[in-house]
Amino acid sequence: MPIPELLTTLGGETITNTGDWEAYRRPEIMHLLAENIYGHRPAAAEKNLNTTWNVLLYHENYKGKPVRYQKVNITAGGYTFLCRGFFPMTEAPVPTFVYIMHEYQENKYNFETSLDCLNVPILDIVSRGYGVAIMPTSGLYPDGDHKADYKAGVFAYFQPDRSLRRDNDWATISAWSWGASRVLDWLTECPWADEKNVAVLGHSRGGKTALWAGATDQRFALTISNASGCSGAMLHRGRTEGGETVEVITKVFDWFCGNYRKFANREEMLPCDQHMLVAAMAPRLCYVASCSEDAWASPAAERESCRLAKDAYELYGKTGVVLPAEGEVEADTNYHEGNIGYHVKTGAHGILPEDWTRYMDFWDAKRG
Ligand code: GTR
Repeated sequence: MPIPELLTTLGGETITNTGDWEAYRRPEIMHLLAENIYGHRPAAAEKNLNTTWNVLLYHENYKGKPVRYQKVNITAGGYTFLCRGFFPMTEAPVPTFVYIMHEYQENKYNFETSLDCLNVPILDIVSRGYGVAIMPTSGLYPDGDHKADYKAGVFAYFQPDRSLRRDNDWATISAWSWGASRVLDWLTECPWADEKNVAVLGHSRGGKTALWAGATDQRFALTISNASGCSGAMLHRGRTEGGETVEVITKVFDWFCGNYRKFANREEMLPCDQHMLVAAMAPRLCYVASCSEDAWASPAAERESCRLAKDAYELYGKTGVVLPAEGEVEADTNYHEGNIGYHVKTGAHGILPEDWTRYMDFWDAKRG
């Protein structure tokens, strides 16, 4: 099967307007992505969640800096996990990022002793008038050795009988993205966050999670994927750079629903591809970033997803990504003209302060 046409339904109809996109094609795409890659969430995790939060710590001028710090326990549907918010010392609500912090990063930083965090430059963010809520993924489901037995976290809580798990049930990426939505529930009530301007952002496995969060929760105004690669922004089909495959990723990481591994070495049989995930953000803002020495995440295939996703934006009369032809894309250059932003940073797989600078430049320019 070639790359599925974004604007052609499974029944062969061509979508030409936003009404049909929203009524038919977008739901079809969301179903295909859930069914084959990320899994469906159980009803118990979707309904009557009545999200509340409990303030564990509150500091103004935290560590002698102009930072308001609030550490909260968020409870949704009875399940509790931790999050930390950092905001400027102003009273007006500010646009705020939800940063999905995976365990590898979590273990490197201690926000109780220092604000220094190479992956999330809190002082730069706050000094530019933004807030950031850092969500450690271990509170939703621990990553450990990347193997999932579903005996802990949200799985144990919402689906205690593991014998009922099916091949299209939610898995780790979906659990983490569920958490990002619950952080957004908190931010909609938090006095320092502008609820209309909340972005979701993550790096690598966090980038895959951010994309699924932005697709499943249309309250996110901006979705940012930093080097998300395979099962993130990277197109499965037609790659010329090599990079991670369904076979490898499903062997090493239990982050996806059981159905995904059925496409190992059979990617062309997938009824969806990742341009559909990027397109699910339309007409909202999206940003995809790659790293030049990260062939494993296949930057060219990340760009191709963005290019193909533009058809959904154009239905809304908006521009998708504006990129030169492949081969002419320059490193360390902002491609910020359209509603899908893009840059490729020189260097290895990672998220650094310079990436955040480009994300904030984009959001400064695009925010309504
Ligand atoms: C890589 C993996 C990627 C990505 C990354 C990470 O080794 O192959 O899919 O998720 O790890 O999250 O660090």
